Amino acid sequence: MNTVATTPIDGQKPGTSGLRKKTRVFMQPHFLENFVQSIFDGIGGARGKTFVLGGDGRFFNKRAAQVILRMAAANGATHVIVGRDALLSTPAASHLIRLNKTDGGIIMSASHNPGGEDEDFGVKFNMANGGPAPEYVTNAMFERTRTIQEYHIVEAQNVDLSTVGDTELAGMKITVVDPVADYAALMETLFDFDAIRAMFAGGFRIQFDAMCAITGPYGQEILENRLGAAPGSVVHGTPLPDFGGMHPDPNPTWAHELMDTMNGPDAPDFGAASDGDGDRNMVVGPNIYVSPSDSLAVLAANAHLAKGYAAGLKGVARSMPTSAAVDRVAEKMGLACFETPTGWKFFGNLMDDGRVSLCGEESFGTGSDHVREKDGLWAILMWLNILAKRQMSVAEIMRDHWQSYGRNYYSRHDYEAVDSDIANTMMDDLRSKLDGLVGQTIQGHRVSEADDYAYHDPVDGSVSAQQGIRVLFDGGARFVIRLSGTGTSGATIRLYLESLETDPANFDQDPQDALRWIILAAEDIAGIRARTGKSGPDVTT
Ligand code: VG1
Ligand code: CO
Repeated sequence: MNTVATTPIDGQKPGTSGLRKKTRVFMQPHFLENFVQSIFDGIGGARGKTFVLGGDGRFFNKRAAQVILRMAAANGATHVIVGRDALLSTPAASHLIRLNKTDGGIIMSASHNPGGEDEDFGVKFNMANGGPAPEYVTNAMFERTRTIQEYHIVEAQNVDLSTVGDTELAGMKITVVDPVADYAALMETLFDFDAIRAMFAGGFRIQFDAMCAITGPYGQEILENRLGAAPGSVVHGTPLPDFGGMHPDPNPTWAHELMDTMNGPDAPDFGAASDGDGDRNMVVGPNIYVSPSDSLAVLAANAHLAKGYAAGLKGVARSMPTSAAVDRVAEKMGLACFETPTGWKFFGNLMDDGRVSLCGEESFGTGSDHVREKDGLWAILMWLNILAKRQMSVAEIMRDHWQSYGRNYYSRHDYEAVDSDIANTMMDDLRSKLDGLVGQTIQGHRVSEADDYAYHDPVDGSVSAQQGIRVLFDGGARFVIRLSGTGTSGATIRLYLESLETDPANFDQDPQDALRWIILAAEDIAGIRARTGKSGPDVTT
């Protein structure tokens, strides 16, 4: 075993979902090693433990996997389960951690961020429950990065990760597994594959855009091989180190090829896309885009149609900026409904404690307690299961949903690559004027509440402060502003906009029109455009 002397490196604080940096930063001497050692130290050491390891296949994935294996061996881990070629989608990794009852896992991904030598890389640790490490653990890791003096690594040849089976590294067992098999088997237990298969056999067409990222092989095996979707239904299905230059973020801006197909003359019945690491999903029908918040609400209202959820849901949860569409479903169905800060790690306690079985975020993330991550293909299969059982189109499902529950108009405006000082000053200024806002009339609407959201975890009592500034108006409209915790250059300001419409005569508006006065009110109050000099958002979802 080799012990290598090192010194702390700045900027190793995990964000919303692990540590994300430019790939070249991760490739600097000791950078990856310092962080991985801090992970092991932060969880009380790796000695005698078992882990899962895999990533989304982006540039540096394979090399980083070899380093992590050598460090796991040197730190005394007994067994690591690795996806073949070091590939695993994030939900598949979460499943393997749970299935094999390991002590956790390391996922190499910067998720929806572009990949390549000049783009982004990331590393995150998931706990024994399969979920992202909670804040007290990531804080311990971060503290370690600030004092680290040495790391441990064995000297060895690269391990062959191209063949499924057992091997060994300096006394540590390594099991290379098919990245898809166990995950696909889990999906078969949750969804009615026969009904979906019959729907495809009847001519139903799907286009699934894997965006040259991790879900290609999963989509091909599950949608095409097992469910009988036509060959070629999965597009951009080969994971590439630079995602073929695509930005693997499944939203209308970055998945524009899919949007063009779905809005074109020969649109298939259903369109879907996933992100770099396979935990996000976008759902589209011919000429209709389903907003992620609405998708969560539809899944909640229809989950009982899938065999894994036939007994009903325990409860539901959404992140604070996600629209209240799911709350309305929960209310009607008599389900408990929780609100958490942005980031999947906050759902883990609620699921472990049996309080919720379905969770979602406005950022194209939905999932359930089958794993402890959001799960892109899971959501797509749930939609297919619902479509097969209800024999309705996506547009009919949405219309029917709004008739029953009303429509929560929703949009998110992202202002990217903003100077960090400008963004932080804007947040500070906003914070300082919150109290004075209540009672004021802005754009003709009275502010009813304004606060800086703090979460009190009902399971472990922990408190997470400053999780987003929200301004609510009479009648239930609101906007939320927070800074992204996943970016790698400058700051990204996220502005979340929502209003509730209950009059069916008004269900067909463009969300940007329905939300126009709130957009103006947010600008009056926060001045994002004025401060950044941008005339509008870089990405609108
Ligand atoms: C974003 C999303 C958040 C999501 C996170 C990780 O975080 O807003 O909802 O959980 O990405 O998703 P932020 O801090 O940039 O707003 V993934 O698919 O990148 O792991
Ligand atoms: Co992701």
